[in-house]
Amino acid sequence: MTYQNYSLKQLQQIDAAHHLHPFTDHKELRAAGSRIITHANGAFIYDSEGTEILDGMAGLWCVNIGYGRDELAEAAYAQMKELPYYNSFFKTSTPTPVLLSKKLAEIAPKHINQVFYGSSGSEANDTALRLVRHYWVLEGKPEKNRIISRKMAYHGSTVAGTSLGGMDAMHKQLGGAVPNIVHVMMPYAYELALPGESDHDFGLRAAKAVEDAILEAGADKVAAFIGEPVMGAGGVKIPPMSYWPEVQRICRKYDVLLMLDEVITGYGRTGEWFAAQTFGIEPDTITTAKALTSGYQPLSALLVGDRITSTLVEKGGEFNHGYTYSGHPVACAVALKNLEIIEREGMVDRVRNDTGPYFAKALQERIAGHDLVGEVRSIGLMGAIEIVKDKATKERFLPSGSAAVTVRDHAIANGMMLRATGDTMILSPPLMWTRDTIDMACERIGKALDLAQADLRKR
Ligand code: PXG
Repeated sequence: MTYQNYSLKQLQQIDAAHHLHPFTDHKELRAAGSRIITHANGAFIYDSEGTEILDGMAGLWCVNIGYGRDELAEAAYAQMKELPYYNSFFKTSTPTPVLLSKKLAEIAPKHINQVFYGSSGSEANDTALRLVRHYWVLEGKPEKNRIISRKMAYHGSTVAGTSLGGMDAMHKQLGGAVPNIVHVMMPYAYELALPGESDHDFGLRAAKAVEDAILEAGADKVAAFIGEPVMGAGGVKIPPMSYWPEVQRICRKYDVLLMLDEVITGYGRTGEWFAAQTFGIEPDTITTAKALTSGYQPLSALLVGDRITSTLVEKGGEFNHGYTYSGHPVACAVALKNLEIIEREGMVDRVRNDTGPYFAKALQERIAGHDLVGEVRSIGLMGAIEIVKDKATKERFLPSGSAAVTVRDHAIANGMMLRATGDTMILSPPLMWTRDTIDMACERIGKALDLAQADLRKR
């Protein structure tokens, strides 16, 4: 590899001079220099100094089968030699997106049988937004175009993704969102449940916020509700089990489409192929990306339910939308191999029956008791640790978010990669983690919490 001719310092200097990073304060980055990850294997990533770090984030919620899978490299190589690219416009197709679509229809909920491809979750959500609005136009109800989303939602970083999302800091830099998108409360019991309110009742109340937004606009003005089954970037916010069935009941009552954003939860993370199955709901669209290829290639798939596709086919007319790389043959070849491996190794069942429950128990028994921890929660192999100053009152350290960053920095220094978002630590490990890897992670996180606590006391 050519980078080996460069020292770490040189790479950092070139990076600072020429590379603008996502979601980064470039003044801070210049001062600190970037961490350069050079290679990875199995559950571990390695930086240019050779430091081994256990990757508790599966890259960025995506490397579900783990690193160093030769089969994926071989699938990409073979496809690149045979047909590196051809488009799927103009009544053309190539074999791998055809076969991947068939596979996705097999594993998706029964009423979902068609797929629209892009290269990122953001693109897939752009597609979803345009598609549901197009659907209502075809149905003769063009005024039914409002989308209801939630505060703190993350649906990507394009203009449509940011508009659908509910991140204030992103909206502030948007200079005008896509019109007619509103945001309601999120189902985050730890901070939003009323004193004495049960989880079940809180879930129903959070769902009622969706109904209120529909009634406020008038049902004839509302196209769809969009949500992540478990809010990911917003802090692994796991809704009570009462929430999604109630949201679905409300959507059906007012004839509002249900869009699920499973960019993080798709392909096994919650212990089913899709979290729609975990929560027992039947969305009209499911946005997926990331783990579809385990991050080995950029690829997204918007899974589209029969209700929408039958209208598309029945009414006809062109849907004026698509990307150069929609159905990219190499990315689809990699996705096919990735899904084959997930199936062959029984990863989804393992998360549901073994590692998911073990992860939950380990967090409860070994992390939840720490003085800095207000709550731990998990579903399948995604988890959160709330960092607090006072367990009883849930008081946070100031400035907001600073304590979690302290924990994260100690964790990384101790060979454990995890994310801090606000005052919450996030874990989203590869699905190939075993009980032993979970033990190792808990030990390292426990140590990081101890070290952070000592620091925070000094401040
Ligand atoms: N929807 C959801 C639910 C996501 O989590 C996207 C859409 C957008 O996907 P692309 O491929 O366009 O990035 C995402 C992406 C974080 C973090 O800090 C999370 C994401 C991306 C970057 C950072 O947790 N999720």
